[in-house]
Amino acid sequence: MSVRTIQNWVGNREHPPAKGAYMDDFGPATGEVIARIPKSDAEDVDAAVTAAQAAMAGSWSQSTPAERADLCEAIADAIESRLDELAELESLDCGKPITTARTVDIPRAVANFRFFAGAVRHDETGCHDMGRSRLNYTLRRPLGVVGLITPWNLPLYLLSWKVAPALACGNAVVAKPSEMTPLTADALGAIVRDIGAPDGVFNLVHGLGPEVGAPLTEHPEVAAISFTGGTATGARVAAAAAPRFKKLSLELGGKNPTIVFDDADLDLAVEGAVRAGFTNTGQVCLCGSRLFVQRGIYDAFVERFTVAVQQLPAGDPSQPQTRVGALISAAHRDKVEGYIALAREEGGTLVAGGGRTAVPAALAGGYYVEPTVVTGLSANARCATEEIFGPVVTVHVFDDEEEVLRLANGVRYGLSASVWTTNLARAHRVSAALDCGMVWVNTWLLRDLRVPFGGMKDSGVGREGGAHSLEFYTEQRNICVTW
Ligand code: TXE
Repeated sequence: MSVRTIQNWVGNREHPPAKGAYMDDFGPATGEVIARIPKSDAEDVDAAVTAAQAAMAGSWSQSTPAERADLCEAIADAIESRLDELAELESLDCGKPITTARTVDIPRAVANFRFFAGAVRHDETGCHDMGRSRLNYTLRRPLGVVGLITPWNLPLYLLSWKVAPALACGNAVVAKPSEMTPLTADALGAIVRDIGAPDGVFNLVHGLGPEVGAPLTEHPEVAAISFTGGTATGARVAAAAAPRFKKLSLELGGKNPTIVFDDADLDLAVEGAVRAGFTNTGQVCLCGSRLFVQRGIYDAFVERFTVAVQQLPAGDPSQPQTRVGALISAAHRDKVEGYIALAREEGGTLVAGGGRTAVPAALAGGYYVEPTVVTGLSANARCATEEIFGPVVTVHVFDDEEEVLRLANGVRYGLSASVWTTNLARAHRVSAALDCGMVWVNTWLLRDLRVPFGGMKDSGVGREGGAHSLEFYTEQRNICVTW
């Protein structure tokens, strides 16, 4: 396979890194180098910020919401027209099953641009009549240059979740995608140029976190940072942004409970728990990696769950039937395998998986771990409380609501949960008592782009989605008029 070299995107042009340094991008399915990407640094970040500032100083600042909505629609159309090609790039770069890329990742990128186009077309701001010839009204103003830092698990999905509202609100963007998954971000740079977006509204700098993400976060001309990634990195980003008074949105890790009560519809709950545990090879911040099952159905549930997990088609991401693909990197595979070894040491029993997925010889260098289910661990065990971010689910038994709420809430994370029950009162009671940003009842990862998305505790700060994104990517200005 030919190895392509990509460049940064600055002012709608491909922009080689100032120091001329490049690094390898590996394909997780084979472990082979699939592309070379700029190993940029602060100088490249500066160039991108300068281009973004020039855009803000030019006609972009006079653009209307309708014009910006049209631009987002044009980007959505272009992504949609290249759906198959982008899905293949995403699958190649992430090792994710091609069917996931085709049916989830790329359609969602399209939806993000369409949604925020609609959001700014229909946005309303407040007007407060004080009476006696006194009136307050509120304007939204773009922040200016915004920095968007994104991870490797859902590359275009999460990048577009930030770029779409940022542009729709009239900002200029400097994006820093994960160094492990640069390819669809590069394609987005070409799309933005090809549709004729104004120069500098979208800029892209590739490279390592400390060499590109850190200078972007610290840059005095960057007004806001939206970051999705690991909790430890999020803490660094927050520490750099705070003294500069930047707006900050942090979407971090999770260790989300799936809670199945005795009265749940078992077929639905098994199917839902498998999806929650293993979608995207367990590499979604929302994955349900801790499964709590009530004692009355515990044995029956675990038996059915284990069989369903063992039957998940795992391996070659390019095959349409594959549901569990490769992990992102050799280092991440080692981390996941380290946790599986730890699960044994902590007294757990592996009832499914635990080894490396058998794959054809051509994929022998790829990063594969079998879908794995662990029972018999204490809910306080490290494997049951630390984010593994791979295809590993720990299963725990509980007796009553009080106990399961204590266990579910007993971790440092607080992103999401799913609750499976046919008891309506219980569904509401438990949902209200869970310490997390999002609860799904009798479903998982059913998303409505209008709702607040985000977590509490170590899972992050702030909410994005719908009006919350418009809030984040604008500064509100209140104007009080008397006459
Ligand atoms: O993420 P990082 P990593 C979790 C998951 C995973 C762990 C680490 O548990 O194993 O985090 O993954 C950029 N200043 N999640 O190391 O490093 C980096 O280049 C500014 C959960 O891959 O947080 C990349 O673009 N930016 C998560 C982005 O931050 C910096 C998804 C995220 O990378 C930086 C991914 C710095 N100092 C991992 N250092 C989720 N919530 O979905 C790195 N970056």
